[in-house]
Amino acid sequence: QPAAGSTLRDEVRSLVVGLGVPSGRLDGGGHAARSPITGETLAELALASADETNAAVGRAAAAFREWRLVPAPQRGELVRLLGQELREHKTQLGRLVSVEAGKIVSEGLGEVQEMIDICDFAVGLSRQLYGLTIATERPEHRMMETWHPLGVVAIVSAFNFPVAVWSWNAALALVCGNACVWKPSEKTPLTALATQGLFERALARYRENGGRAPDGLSELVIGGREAGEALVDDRRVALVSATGSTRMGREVGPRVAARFGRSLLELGGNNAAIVAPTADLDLTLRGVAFAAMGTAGQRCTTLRRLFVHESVYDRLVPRLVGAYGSVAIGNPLTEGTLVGPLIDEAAFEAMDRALEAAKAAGGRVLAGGERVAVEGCENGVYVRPALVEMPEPSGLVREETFAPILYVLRYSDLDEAIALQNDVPQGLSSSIFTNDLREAETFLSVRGSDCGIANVNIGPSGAEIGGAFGGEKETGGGRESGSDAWRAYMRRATNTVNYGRTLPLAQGVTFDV
Ligand code: UN1
Repeated sequence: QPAAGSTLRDEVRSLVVGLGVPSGRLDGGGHAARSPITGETLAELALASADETNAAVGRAAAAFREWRLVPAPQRGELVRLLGQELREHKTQLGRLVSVEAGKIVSEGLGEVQEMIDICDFAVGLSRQLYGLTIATERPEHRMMETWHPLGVVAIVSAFNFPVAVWSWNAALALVCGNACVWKPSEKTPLTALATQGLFERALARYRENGGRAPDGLSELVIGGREAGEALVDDRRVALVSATGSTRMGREVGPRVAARFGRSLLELGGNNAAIVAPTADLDLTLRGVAFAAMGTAGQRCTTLRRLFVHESVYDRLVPRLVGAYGSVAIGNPLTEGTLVGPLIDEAAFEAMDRALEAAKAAGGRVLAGGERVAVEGCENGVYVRPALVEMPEPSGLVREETFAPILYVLRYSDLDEAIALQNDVPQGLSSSIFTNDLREAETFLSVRGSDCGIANVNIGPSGAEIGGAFGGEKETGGGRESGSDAWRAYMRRATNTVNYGRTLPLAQGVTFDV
């Protein structure tokens, strides 16, 4: 796209440079960083080769050997300073997220807030990397477990949360004593460069205050498939934490396992909500609208399937049609916009194919699905979110299309609705809208939702960082962020100490030489 005279391009470049990125990094390569808002090219970057990626891993591996010796609470201090940089630059980084990922202003800022929150969490965690003390069967013995860092953690992130997902991984990995190598989505390299700039500022402050930290602790690799494969296959990478499609995870998981590496996978979702007879319909309407249309349907937690009880269907669905018809679509930087652009043309094509297939399967498009022209953003891909009534949960309802399509279906019996909600290959997030305690508890129980996240009277998206985030089945099984997700970034050693003068053997074994 023509760049001359473009204010977005100029603004973004000065923001990135202001966050500490050398301006020379923004030109001269063959890979165009673009904004989905206007489709314009913001920078032309070089992509890392396999050799360059392996070199970054080498630097991280060397850094790890030193970093692991720094006491965890001191490692926490570096993450605290990262959180401080993020606080101080929230507006700028949030703006970059909006420009590069197409998020509305509050979501761009929200993404940075999520980064700040996980830094705070990780700082506290740096004094809580607990192991157990375990009763032993032998006298004058003590048994315990100690958690040690893994080594190099590779972080592969997706365009839709271009920087928050890095921070969930990096903040924990760093306090746990690992070094990181980050390969962001090729669609969002500038937010990654800016975040790296903030990390380096935090590192400088940490060192000025006398903190000990090696170079190479947090490497950034702007690369494509070649770089990704190099990370996956490098034996020095102890953990590959990858967020993206199930297709990507199906390649990454077995390849990492083949060299006995670990992986933490955050893959596709096909999240559902059940609207029960006693649901508060005002609240449900807002919950569904945000979860299904927010972020233009491009969250892994986006609501994609809605099971509405037959007794409330005719009251809720027309209101949803109204919300779909009136939701403000447009430039996400403009105040009042709720739905910004899709990331690219391919996303719209996938959406269009899914809608055609839905119609062929007897579905009725109740609202949306069409392109929307946005003034000044002619090369952006804007679409009205689609609400599609399906007669039955046929094939395509079981697939994740990364675009704003909500399939709505009627149900009559809760067990049937739960069975339908679980009857998909993915298992990320789910919710029920009900005021009936029995229904709510059943949904959360072992015979309820089979997902990693199950909510009541909240949509499936927008999780806080304090809980463990991730899902089952084809979602990959990984857990990131809060609770005890930190354990994925560490290895456990079981230690038995004999402080007596005899050597009693376990299980009563005798062996007297
Ligand atoms: C994602 O879409 O990859 O729960 C993550 C949420 C956000 C994270 C989404 N906190 O919707």
